[in-house]
Amino acid sequence: MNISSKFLSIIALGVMASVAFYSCKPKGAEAAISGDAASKVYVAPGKYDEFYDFVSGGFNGQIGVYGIPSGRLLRIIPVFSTHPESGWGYSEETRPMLNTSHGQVPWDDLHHIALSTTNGEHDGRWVFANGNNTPRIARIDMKTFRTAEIIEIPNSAGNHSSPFITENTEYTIAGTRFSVPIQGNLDVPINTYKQNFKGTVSFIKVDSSSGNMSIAFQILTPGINFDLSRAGKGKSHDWFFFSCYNSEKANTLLEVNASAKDKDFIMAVNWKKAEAYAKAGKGKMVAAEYAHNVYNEKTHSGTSTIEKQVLLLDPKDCPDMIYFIPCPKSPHGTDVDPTGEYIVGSGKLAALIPVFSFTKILQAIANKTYDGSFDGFPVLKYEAVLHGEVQKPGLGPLHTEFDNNGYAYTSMFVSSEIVKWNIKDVKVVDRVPTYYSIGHLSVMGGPTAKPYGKYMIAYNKITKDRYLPTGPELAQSAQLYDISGDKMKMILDFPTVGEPHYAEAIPAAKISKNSVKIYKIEENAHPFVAKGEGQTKVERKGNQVHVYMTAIRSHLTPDNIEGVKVGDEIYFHVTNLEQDWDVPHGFAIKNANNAEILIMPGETQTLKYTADKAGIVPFYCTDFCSALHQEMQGYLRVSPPGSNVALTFSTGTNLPAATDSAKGSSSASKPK
Ligand code: K7E
Ligand code: CUA
Repeated sequence: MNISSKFLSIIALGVMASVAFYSCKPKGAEAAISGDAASKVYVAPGKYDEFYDFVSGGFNGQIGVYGIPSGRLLRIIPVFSTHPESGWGYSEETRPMLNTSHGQVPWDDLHHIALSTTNGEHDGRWVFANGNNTPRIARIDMKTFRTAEIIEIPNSAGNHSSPFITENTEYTIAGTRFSVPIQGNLDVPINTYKQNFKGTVSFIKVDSSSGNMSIAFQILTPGINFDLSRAGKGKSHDWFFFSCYNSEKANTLLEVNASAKDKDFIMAVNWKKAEAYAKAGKGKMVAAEYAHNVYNEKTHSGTSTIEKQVLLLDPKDCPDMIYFIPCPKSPHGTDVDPTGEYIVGSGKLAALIPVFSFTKILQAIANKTYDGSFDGFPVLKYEAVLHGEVQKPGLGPLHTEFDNNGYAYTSMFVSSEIVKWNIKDVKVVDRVPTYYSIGHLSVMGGPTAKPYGKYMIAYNKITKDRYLPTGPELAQSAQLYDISGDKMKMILDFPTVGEPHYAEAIPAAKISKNSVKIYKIEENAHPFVAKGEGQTKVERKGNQVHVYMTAIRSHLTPDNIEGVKVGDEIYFHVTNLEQDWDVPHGFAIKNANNAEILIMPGETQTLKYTADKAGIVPFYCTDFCSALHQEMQGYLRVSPPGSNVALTFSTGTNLPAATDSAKGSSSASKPK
């Protein structure tokens, strides 16, 4: 393509090489803070924040929920992770949620958040999140702030380009980060990449009432790496745009070998056509193995089902569905403005930011204004689809978000700054430093059709001198900016839990009113529920012992259990009988190689405990629930194997024998 832009790209590559893609450190950190910052982020005691911010935890596999503008941490939601605080991934009910076709995978690398939308606007129903490593998508229910569903993605090898959604949450998508051999012979030499490696992009249908996910179809693609994606909006509603790198199809030293070409691509997929092809039977059902895990709010239990097939569309049988748009150089973010007309490609190694016009894309397709082909797919001519190029934006553009006034904001990893530019004339109007090495950024409502504007948040990879030192690893962080005026103003630093990648904020009013306060005890359909103390019992089935236990301020029923033997597997099914908001009880038992469980009002949760030594084992409530919380405790008597101690259980009645209290009589000899 034109010489000047190629020349700039070469300069940019030189700069990248010399700084090895590490960031520069901006100067004047203190001077960047405006005088009235404190008043803008001050949320008085007892007052609420204006926004909930759902922040990815990166390699901790969790989501952090923060209040904005205060930056206060409100909740950690375990997703692709275990969480001892609540027993998530430890309780028998939640363990199935982390099942995969490879067995239990209790960790993942969670990068991206997508809040459900209707007509392009937040509807306050679900949060979607991707598992990057063992390809998965999770759905979190905003009523309970809990993970409600996780679906594994087959024929994928890394799920980075995910879980972005279409305007009405018709689909959430998953583009594979790594291409690999899929279907047929999988055991091939790595250096046969060009012949044997393929990619897929998956369209996961989201049921509009329940939110339940199912893989509608997967599209087979050339063997390249998909990085990020965004759905069209308004006029571009029917399209999905995926950024790709490694169009060189290198299989080693990608740092060099996947940066050879002047341009990679944005892949445009007409998903409405794909949907029609799938309906018309153009796809092929192929064998696959993937887990689909669903948490049921009535049984308070997760179930994991292994699915066995998936519909695969080969674009060879589906004409006019996929086009490639040249994009300089190794594009990371591909972002669509609120109108759906402009598509922004952020080439990590590019010295400019290209902005494409959807209208021109349609024209180029209609007129076949092509610039050759890639793997048999038409490549649209760069100049024909270009709206404009943002010149000299900074170094290392990664991600772009939008406000409600026609401006775009792009994060610059290498030069550690955010650049604000006008979408219409592609002119830079402002820039602010970030501390340091910003990855994603998020404008309130930034990816929706109606951004709220007002605040913008930078999510930084490195904090260096910003916080008190905490050993070799320092806090990762977010920085809040006021973007209500012409100039962006930094108003707050707040540390985050885990490495934040993407985040999305939603006005608090859209979800706070729907927040679940209790689970109704009469609706509890857990198979081991005890709906009152009268229903508590202990049952032996072989070496399994099931304890139907209740918790209410301030005792556990039963709190004396005898007749259990070494080697028994004991299941404590604890039902919290409370019907008051914010009164959980916890349950822990000494020596359990497990975690506590934390049981919400009206809920039943199960802790499995294997008795390994004879003796008396205490258990207790872990959540300070009342003035007599410390008294909320009990004892399990574990007898040696072969012992004939009868199975007994009680609360309040197992009193010392009247005549023989001093010696502590054994219940083993107690008459029945
Ligand atoms: Cu840029 Cu995984 Cu979205 Cu992080 S990715 S920064
Ligand atoms: Cu129940 Cu403490």
